[in-house]
Amino acid sequence: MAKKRDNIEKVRYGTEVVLRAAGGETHQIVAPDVLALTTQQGTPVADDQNSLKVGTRGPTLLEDFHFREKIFHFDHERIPERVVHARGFGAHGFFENYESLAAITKADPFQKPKQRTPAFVRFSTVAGNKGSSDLARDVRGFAVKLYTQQGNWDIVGNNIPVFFIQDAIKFPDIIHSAKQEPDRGFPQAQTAHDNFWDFISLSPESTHMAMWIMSDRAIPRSFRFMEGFGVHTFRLINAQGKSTFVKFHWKPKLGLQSVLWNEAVKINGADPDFHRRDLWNALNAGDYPEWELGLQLFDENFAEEFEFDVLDPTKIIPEEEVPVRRVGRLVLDRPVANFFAETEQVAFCTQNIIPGIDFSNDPLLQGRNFSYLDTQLKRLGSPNFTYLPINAPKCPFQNFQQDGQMAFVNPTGRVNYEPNSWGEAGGPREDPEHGFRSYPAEEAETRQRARSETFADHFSQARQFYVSQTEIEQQHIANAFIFELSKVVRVEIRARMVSQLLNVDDELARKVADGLRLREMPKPAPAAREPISDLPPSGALSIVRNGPNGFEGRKLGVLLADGVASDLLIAIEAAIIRAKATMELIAPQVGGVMTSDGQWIEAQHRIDGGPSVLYDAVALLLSEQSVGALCNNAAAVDFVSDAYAHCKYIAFVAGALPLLQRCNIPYDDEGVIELKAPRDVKSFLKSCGELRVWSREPKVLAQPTASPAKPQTKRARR
Ligand code: HDE
Repeated sequence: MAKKRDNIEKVRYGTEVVLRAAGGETHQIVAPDVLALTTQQGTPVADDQNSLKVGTRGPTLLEDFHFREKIFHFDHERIPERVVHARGFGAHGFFENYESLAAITKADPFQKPKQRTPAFVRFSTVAGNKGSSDLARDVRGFAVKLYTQQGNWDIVGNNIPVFFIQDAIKFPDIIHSAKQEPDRGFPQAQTAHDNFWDFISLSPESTHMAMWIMSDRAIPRSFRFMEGFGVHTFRLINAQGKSTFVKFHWKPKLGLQSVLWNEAVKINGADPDFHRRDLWNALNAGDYPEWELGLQLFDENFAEEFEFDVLDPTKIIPEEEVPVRRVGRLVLDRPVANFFAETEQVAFCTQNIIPGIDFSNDPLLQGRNFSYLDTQLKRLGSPNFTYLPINAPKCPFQNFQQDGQMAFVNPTGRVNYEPNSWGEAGGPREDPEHGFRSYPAEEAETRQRARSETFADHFSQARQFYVSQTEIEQQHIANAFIFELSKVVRVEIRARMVSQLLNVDDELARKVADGLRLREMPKPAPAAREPISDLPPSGALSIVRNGPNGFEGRKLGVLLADGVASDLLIAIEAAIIRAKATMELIAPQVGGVMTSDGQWIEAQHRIDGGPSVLYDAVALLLSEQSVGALCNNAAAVDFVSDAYAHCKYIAFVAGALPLLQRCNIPYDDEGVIELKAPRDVKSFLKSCGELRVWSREPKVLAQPTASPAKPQTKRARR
């Protein structure tokens, strides 16, 4: 080490050789013939460690343009975060069409079989700020930008097919109520507070959506395991100008999956970036997630006859009534190269549509078409945001729009207006044949500020959603209401919400009232329209019924310690690869463990950095020599107790028995499986495909009982 020359010496820090100057600071010097660090103006920089001062201890000089430029740029790194959907994560991919849909729409991506259209997708939560945790109970945004040959088409959807409100004018109110309260600036990224439930309980139109967000849809296991929905009714237009109504669906090939609420709360602490990391890892491992695009197609006649208004965004059309036709697949296959440039600067706009697609009169959609352009100008600071690489079309585009802040793509030539008489040099002209034309729907009504009476049924589909769930999911919905409303301080808001639930399902309302220990059962809220109580259940609405039936894309957490049998570990690894799943090793120290035959295995996590909430199933590969210390380690005890409480499949070897005993885990549980030999691994992983041992849940999630609330009125059972 260290040859001293002009107060500069060479030192070795681990594997890195660097220069160290008089103040002890580190300098790394450019290699010959390599471009040096420069300022934004291209001036090479000699010293990036010290600002320009008088002497070494005097004041800093104003003429230090390098320092000023560097700090100035840093000071301006942030742009306004999105007012909603601030926290998100994006990825690139493509949409591939299955067969020509030219008879239904002239939209470019659907013309030829196997036709591919580049895509960018951004998933998000709605209410939390940019730095909030991924597992907030919330709707997930599912925004897709398709770079078609006819311009950009954005399907800016959610993972829930309905919305809170029926008219865009209420959007600021619902969002204000959900986000942090204005005086205190908290709670963020959660709806479990007075303002939100005050608004919801006074807005019966929100009840259907409230059911969805209290279901496990609002705590997805991963972006890869959730559905997407365009929500509104749109139109598809064919070459002859014929319109067909459509609702868009994205169906994940890996099936639906969510986590449990207790798990979500713990994941937020263990890994607030859980969803981001999941997608990032999958993309980098080449496990490209896929969704099929599904279309529900219907005509004016169906719209007339359907029980609800197809323009009402608080309603679905059950798949049993209009089947979902799968017409192509969306594949995500490339992570972003720069988070800011792509995920942050991407500007989705519902009004970005192309020939072959058109809007319906859904009043929420109509309002959104104003809001998105406006919000992008605020966030990105200039109407030229459309030139940012992530936002620019990938097809040719030209027009006479010019100038403005950051006009970094500029037209050339003399003409910037039309009509003009400059012939070919006169620039782009209209194309009446192929250009976008709005569908000539006939509208002849009085101008008025009013809501259609066809929007007045607020509860029938909320009930239909509830009765379509498995018992487990129904219990989760009740528990979620109880949790959220228990955080509401004002008792009258709790009771008011229960009074709305009485219009959905008596038993649900009763469970929630008991869980809150309401002293008196409220009267049902007066419904604007008598709910229909016998809408048939729809299997498509349950997560559990639409699970994957396999462990593909899921993750096993293997807790191991010194003395682990290497043949078992090898068998697990091989089975995981066959199942197209992944695994991570968790050990007392991250450096690793020594196997029984003297091999060194490196771990990915120390126990407290890899709690079992991060995995879909776990295996306990412990030896008699190591288990004793783990029985007294709180993180190891939590690892096992949580895996059991969260109904996960648990594999164990005999050496792990003392830890199971320490955690009071019954061995007769069907999901606690002993691996006596490597051949047992196969059947363990097969069981893991069921994802959870739901039969265990009543034992671990028993609700404390209380004397029921006194009824105020007797309601006839539906
Ligand atoms: Fe949005 N919404 N929204 N929204 N929305 C925004 O635009 C708005 C609605 C959705 O990953 C904002 O770029 C209004 C429904 C997603 O960048 C803003 C109304 C659905 C994203 C806005 C709605 C959505 C946004 C904020 C009521 C599901 C994130 C930042 C009429 C169909 C896109 C931005 C991304 C973002 C307005 C309701 C989905 C303010 C006025 C319904 C996925 O323009």
